[in-house]
Amino acid sequence: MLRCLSGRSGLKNSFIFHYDSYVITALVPIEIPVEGRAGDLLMFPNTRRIRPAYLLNAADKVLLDNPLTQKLLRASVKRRVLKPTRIKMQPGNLYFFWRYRSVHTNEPCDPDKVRATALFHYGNPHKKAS
Ligand SMILES: O=C(O)CCC(=O)C(=O)O
Ligand SMILES: [Fe+2]
Repeated sequence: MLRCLSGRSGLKNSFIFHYDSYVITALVPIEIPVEGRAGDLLMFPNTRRIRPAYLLNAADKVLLDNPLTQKLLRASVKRRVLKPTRIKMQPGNLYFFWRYRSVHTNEPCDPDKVRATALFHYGNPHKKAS
């Protein structure tokens, strides 16, 4: 999957904290802005284990994917109450993440810049249920 962020829609699709449905993600930065805000990755490593049941996985999503939680997380990160790991991506590198297990997002980048990443996902533990 190629993920491309730019302009206003890029802003809208950034800073949304989530878990991926796939256990491992390989990320290849294609184009990362060199000036201004680069759209760094923010993550809280290993905030959950693999859930034995799809329902528990869904419960995590409900707790995380709502405006209140998102607002609290954004405010806490901005005020440095919470300090996620920040990854400044460089084209040419390959990054592997436990994205199922780690709350993560990308920061917005400046709207006049383009940020493109290729994402490869492996292993969906809840495949049978979905
Ligand atoms: O472009 C990125 O940095 C990855 C964003 C992400 O976490 C996702 O698409 O699941
Ligand atoms: Fe993700």
